[in-house]
Amino acid sequence: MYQISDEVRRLTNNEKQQYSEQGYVKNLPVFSNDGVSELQELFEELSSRLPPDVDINKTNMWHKASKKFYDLCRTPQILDYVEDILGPNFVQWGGQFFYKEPHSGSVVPWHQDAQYWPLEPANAVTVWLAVYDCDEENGAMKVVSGSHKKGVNGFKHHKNDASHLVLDQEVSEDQIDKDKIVYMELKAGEISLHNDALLHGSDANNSNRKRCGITMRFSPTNVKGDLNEWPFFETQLARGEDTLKLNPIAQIPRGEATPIKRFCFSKDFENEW
Ligand SMILES: O=C(O)CCC(=O)C(=O)O
Repeated sequence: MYQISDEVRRLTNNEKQQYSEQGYVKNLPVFSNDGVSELQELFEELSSRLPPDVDINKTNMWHKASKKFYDLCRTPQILDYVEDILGPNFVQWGGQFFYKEPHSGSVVPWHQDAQYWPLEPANAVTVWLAVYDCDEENGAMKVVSGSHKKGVNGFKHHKNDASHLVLDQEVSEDQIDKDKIVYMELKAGEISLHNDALLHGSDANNSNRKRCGITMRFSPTNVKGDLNEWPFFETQLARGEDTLKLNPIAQIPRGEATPIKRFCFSKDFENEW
């Protein structure tokens, strides 16, 4: 269990209102300095298990593969913040790393998550946990404040397969209201939360420092994944109860497996536990 910051708390009413009006909140304290060291060790350990030719940004499903990653996602103080947005009953269905080594030119293009995700109704909160300090210089996430209000189809995405892009669907710069851009600068051990319709992305890492975020995707239990589009969509109860049972359930990892692909079923990892 990672050591928790003394500053940890619940969302204030102002933060709840900010989430609703601007689509994000940031600088929520979770881990202490010792907790951050443990978190960085976890990142080093899990990333070192990948074959050299596999980019960690192209792997997903760590919450289904690794017990250590799963346990991190069950940190009660993280779930408290999510509960303050989603209410008492919610599941986790995604968990991955967004890593940029020093001077990495890799870029996350402007996008809305909900445009990628076949969820009905579209309702998901992303926790972005800073493993290292992140700021504008090292490619912190940037968001367009309030853009979620335009809804899931509010911006036109086009395909771009350029190799420096971590995702292949992007929103062109001319659709971005530059005055509303906010950099999600975070201290290591802090989290931000963002709405699935919020426009966001990130620039290259122009520093000598590592930049890494762990994302955890949570939705209330009334959200159903379209298995025709995403056959691998499975949920793990994160808090409360799931009386609706709309989705296949992922097993809780019993040991340490390593996802080397973007999409996997939990049973794909069974032999490694
Ligand atoms: O870490 C980043 O730069 C982007 C993260 C992202 O796109 C997401 O969490 O949905």
